[in-house]
Amino acid sequence: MNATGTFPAGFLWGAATSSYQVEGAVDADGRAPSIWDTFTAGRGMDSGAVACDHYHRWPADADLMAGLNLNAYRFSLAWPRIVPQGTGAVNRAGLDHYDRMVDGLLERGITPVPTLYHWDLPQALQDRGGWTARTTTEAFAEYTEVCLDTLGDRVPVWLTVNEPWVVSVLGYRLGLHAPGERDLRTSLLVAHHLLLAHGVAMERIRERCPDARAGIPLSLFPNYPVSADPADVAAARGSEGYTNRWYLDPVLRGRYPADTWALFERLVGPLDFVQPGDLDLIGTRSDLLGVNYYTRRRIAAAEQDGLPWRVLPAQEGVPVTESGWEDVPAAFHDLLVGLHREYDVPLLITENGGVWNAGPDPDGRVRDHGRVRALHGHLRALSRAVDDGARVLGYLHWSLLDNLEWAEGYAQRFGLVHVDHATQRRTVKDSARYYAAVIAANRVLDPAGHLDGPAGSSADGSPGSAGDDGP
Ligand code: IFM
Repeated sequence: MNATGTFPAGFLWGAATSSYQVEGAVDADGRAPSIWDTFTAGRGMDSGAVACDHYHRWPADADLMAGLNLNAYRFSLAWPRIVPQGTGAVNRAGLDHYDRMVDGLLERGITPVPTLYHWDLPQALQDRGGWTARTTTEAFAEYTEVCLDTLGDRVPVWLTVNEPWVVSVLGYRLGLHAPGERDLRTSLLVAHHLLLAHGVAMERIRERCPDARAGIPLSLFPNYPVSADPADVAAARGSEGYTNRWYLDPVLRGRYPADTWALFERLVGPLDFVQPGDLDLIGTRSDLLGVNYYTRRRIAAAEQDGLPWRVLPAQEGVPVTESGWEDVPAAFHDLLVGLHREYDVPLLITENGGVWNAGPDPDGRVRDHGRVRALHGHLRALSRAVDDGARVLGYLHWSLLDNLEWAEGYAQRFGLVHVDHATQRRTVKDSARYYAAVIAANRVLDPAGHLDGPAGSSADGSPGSAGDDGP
């Protein structure tokens, strides 16, 4: 941000979604089941069978985006639509869908930012071991080539594998996400294969689309010690190795962090699935780092679930979202500045947002003032990080639409646009109007005019003025 408070020309302002969370149409045009179809059916959970019906409604959704001034849209390509069995035959109808969508976005002045993998692994591959099998990375390379050869002439920014930490930990250590396993060693094996998949995708992007910019979107948490006690400080550093450095270091430095490696070997034995040459591939030069930021972690020295640190619950007095996550813009600033200092890589904010469940009031307006306040706070933090030297290419809010929040189903709303899942009616929320105004101005605006009540007061009573930058 320069002295007038504007963002650089060419800044990407957008929103993000992923295929299984919004598309629905799970049986359309040759799509085969993914692990999330199986997982949700097996547990009787909300599924993505209909979701936001974005597969059919994307043209109207793209019109909505254009009307909100968005100039970028992050979406994901569904592997089970494009190569339904994971390897082998390509499903032209699935590919054509994204081909049309990319053209439709470009016609509206919206830069397409596809993610190659956002968790909907073809079930056929899961049946052959899924991400525990090294061969899945070869299958991913094949699928990536198909995507690049079809869309690569029009896509300027590619994202590889979304949030390997979440897949590995929620899917393979805690059993909360597909495929629902619970084993630390398996989760580390999977994390390595996901990083390898990122590496092979980067290599293919370099070969086939040399002009495109590409990188991996990581879920990143600033980890703060609960006190200055050296034991808490060491615990926070350990936790940060687990959530952040285990992914950042191999991707951006071509090596795993020694302290976290030593800890994992103590806990699960030799990490002998890491083979010679893997880290060279994983460390293939990235053009950008995708930053998915939602909240911070406060850490104390104590054992929890077999790991030598404890994650504390939300601190009293700190605002929280409606899913209970601490809403701390200052931590976003710390994260971005820390990434810049440590890794000096261009940053693309590929996700940021939170749960506020407001629906339409009787007058039809959605007053999601918690989201307006948080968006304002996080954009202020972002602009301060830019002032402090972070190279930021854009900001993509999570999410465009209220969608399937994985294991939480439709109970948690992250969207700028409200979706009535019974009728598929879309309603632009107050947060989206505020965001549209920010984009038009290309600078952070005081949200006061977008909030009801006296001088932009917010849900937690904090002032909505331009000076409000969180704790
Ligand atoms: O909805 C998810 C998204 O798919 C990945 N990142 C976090 C979001 C909110 O939990």
